[in-house]
Parts: sequence; structure tokens; C-alpha cells
Amino acid sequence: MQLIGMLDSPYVRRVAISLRLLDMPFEHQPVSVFSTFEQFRAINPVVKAPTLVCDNGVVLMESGLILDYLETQAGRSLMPSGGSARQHALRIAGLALAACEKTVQIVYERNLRPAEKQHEPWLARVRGQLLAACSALETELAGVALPADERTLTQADVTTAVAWRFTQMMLPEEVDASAYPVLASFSAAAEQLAAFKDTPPL
Ligand SMILES: N[C@@H](CCC(=O)N[C@@H](CS)C(=O)NCC(=O)O)C(=O)O
Repeated sequence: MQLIGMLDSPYVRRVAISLRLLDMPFEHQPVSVFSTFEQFRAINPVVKAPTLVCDNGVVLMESGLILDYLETQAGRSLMPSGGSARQHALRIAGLALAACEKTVQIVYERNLRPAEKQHEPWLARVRGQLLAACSALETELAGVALPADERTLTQADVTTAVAWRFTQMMLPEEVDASAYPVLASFSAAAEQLAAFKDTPPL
């Protein structure tokens, strides 16, 4: 099984960390959707990171769908199985994924479009959505124990920690860490765990 994509992508990183937590061996190919576009295209013509090349050669994409496949293969899930715990984890994971998506949109708007074509109202809208996702995560995580043991981490924990690190890497001036102390502590604690340390966002 091969995971294709750079770990500076939060989507690739959440899958890589999940593979570790699920004890599934894999080969990581850090191919970039930008600097090595043609190499990526040869593996997956759609050029989406993450891409998973399964042992039987089938090519999967979309991190949530890849995680669905991996959990089925592993015979266990990183999500709570039901009830309010699952509902809460789904809400947290959704907010964290929204934070990733909005961060990516701002980065692409700034880096891929010429300065004269950038549309400030669109950026303001996306910035507002990003900060709303961070604020909601801050509220949801208040009173939640900090991650201390890899064996009890949920997919929501993984995605939240990865999302925060990503926003801080890409947009520290837009998402002021001092305004989100709970989120920052939660992520910092997760980043101390081996699965995170061994999977740096480089
Ligand atoms: N919803 C997708 C998002 C993946 C995504 O946007 N990946 C980015 C890298 S961070 C990508 O492939 N960008 C290249 C492109 O969209 O052309 C997922 O969860 O996998």
C-alpha cells in the first residue's frame, strides 16, 4: 500500500497518522501536486493528495474515503462506534476539515492567482469561515482531556490537531494562536505523541 502526497497537506498527514494508529504498514511517497505535478499525474491523473495506491493497484482519493477503506481493512475504527460520542466526534472532525479547507482556499487564492486578480471579498468570506470553525472547535474542546495516549485517540482528535498545526504553519497572521488557547494546547499535546512526531508536516 502506498500513500502518495506531501505531509504538509493536512489531508495526507491525517491519513498517514491514522495508518500509524491502525498499525498498518505502508510506503509513503512524498510527491507534490505542484512541484512534481507530472509525477503525481502518472500515479493519479486527477492529481489529488492524498492518493492511496492499494495493494491490488486500485487508486483511491479523498482522505475520508481512504480512511473508510483503511478502517474496513484494519477491522477497527478510529471513530467512536455510536451515540453522543460518535455525534460529537463527527462534529469536531467536520469543523477541523472545514478549517483545513478554508486555509487551503486562502493559500491557493494568494499563491496561485496573480495579485491583480485576487478578490478581497472572497478572501474575507473564507477568512470569516475559517475563524468560525476555529472558534467552534475552541468551544467544543473546552473541558476535554488533552490527548495523552495514542491508543485512545479518535479520528476527530487526529484531524483537529493536524488542522491546527496546518493553519499555524500557513496562516499564523490570520489565525492568532492566543485567541484559541484550548485548541493550541490540544494540538501541542497531540504533537508530542510518537505518531505525530514521526509524521512531521514537511
Ligand atoms: N477533500 C479532500 C481535499 C484534498 C485536497 O484538497 N488536497 C490538496 C492538497 S492539500 C490537493 O490535492 N490539491 C491539488 C488540487 O486540488 O489540484 C480530501 O479530504 O482528501
